[in-house]
Amino acid sequence: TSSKINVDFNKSTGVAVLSMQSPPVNSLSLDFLTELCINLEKLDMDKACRGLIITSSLPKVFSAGLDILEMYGKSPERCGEFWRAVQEMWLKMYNSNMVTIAAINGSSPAGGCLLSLTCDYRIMVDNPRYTIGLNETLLGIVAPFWFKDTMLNTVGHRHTEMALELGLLYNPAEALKIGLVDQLVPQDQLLTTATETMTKWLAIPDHARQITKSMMRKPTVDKLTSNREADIQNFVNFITKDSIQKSLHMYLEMLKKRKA
Ligand code: CO8
Repeated sequence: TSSKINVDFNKSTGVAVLSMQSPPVNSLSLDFLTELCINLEKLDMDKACRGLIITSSLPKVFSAGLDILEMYGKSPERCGEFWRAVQEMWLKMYNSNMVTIAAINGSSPAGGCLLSLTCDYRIMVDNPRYTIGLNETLLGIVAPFWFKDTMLNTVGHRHTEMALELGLLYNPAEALKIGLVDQLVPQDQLLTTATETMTKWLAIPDHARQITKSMMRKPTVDKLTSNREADIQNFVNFITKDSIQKSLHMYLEMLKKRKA
């Protein structure tokens, strides 16, 4: 347990609840990702921990995705270090032996959506003000192939193609319709529903479930693990371009104006 992340592990059920608590929006900074990965590694190595529920302790946001300030005005070295941490988070989550459930209690754009997509099951609070999706193109940037693959493996080719090209952010009802989330619940039922769902998944013998999960996900995981350095280089080259920095600047200005 650390400042940006709180882990509540219940020894008797074998289930941990990981709450993201990094105001204002749980953006995934290098520090945040590092803490997240340390916690994930601890839990994954603990034989007593079989299930993980991820949620937010902030009122309206699950996670605003990657911290845009980590990609704006930073040195290539720093950008590379950041991207390696993003990869690490994805690899740990997508490959996890634990049953992972996202309890999505707020908006979840881009990297926030990705984080929830790495889970085995997604439950979202049915509040029409919350949105979820891979909206990268709206920022003038491009979701990398493994973001795309994670979405593709969840909602199929057609929905992924439209969602990514248009940078679509779905409300809960729309997200449920295309299978981006698996279930909607009122806010006050989120954690009980996640816990009940977890019990169902944990009734399956771990070994059989884990091998099956790995069978489904390994080709996607291997694509990144065999291309990690090239993917980092690619990201650094792209994100440090003047035109891309300009797009990010405009997007940040838009976020500020919208607030005022
Ligand atoms: N990074 C950094 N700062 C952020 C981010 C972010 N992702 N999101 C919001 N903030 C900041 C805001 O600028 C604001 O700062 P300040 O108080 O200084 O003005 C503060 O957080 C609070 O934000 P809001 O007032 O907007 O809070 P709301 O509760 O009204 O809204 C939302 C919350 C819905 C999360 C809203 O902030 C939002 O839409 N944020 C933008 C989310 C977004 O578009 N994220 C995309 C990030 S890119 C990514 O994750 C994948 C990149 C892949 C890279 C590929 C390149 C090759």
